[in-house]
Amino acid sequence: MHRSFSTLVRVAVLGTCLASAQALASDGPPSNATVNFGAWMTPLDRFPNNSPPPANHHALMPNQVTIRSGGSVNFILGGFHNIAIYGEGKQPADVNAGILTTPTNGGPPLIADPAGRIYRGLDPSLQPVDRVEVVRFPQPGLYLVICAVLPHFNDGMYGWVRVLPTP
Ligand SMILES: [Cu+2]
Repeated sequence: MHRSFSTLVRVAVLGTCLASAQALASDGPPSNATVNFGAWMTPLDRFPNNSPPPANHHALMPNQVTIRSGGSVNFILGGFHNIAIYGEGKQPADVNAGILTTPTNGGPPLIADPAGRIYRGLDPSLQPVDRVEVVRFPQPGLYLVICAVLPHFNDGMYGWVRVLPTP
């Protein structure tokens, strides 16, 4: 009796998973995705207004997301970061880290290479360090997303947005 109930539950769970997988396959890639653009390490006490740079993890998580054309990516910024997004074909090695600008209110230099750039985010020295920037991608392609804060980019803080045609 117990075994058959457990089998029933397994069959029900498997059925639900298959139905979800089929729904995903027929619906195609999602219309949005969320990327953590930097994160605060733990243990850390930020109260009432403490954002120590050494306590920030410089990475995009997940490192690659896939959406459909016309969709958006929600970049959740945690820390002093600056988004720069480049169009099809641009590789990290192609980014000219010699073209720099200075944050308005001070801070490390920001990469300002305009070649192939389709989006540049807000000057982090003028913003709260924790914020959201939502970016829309109308065209299919593979887009390089970097943190333009020079030492962060040099540490490998970049990732990818893959945009597939809307089915
Ligand atoms: Cu950064």
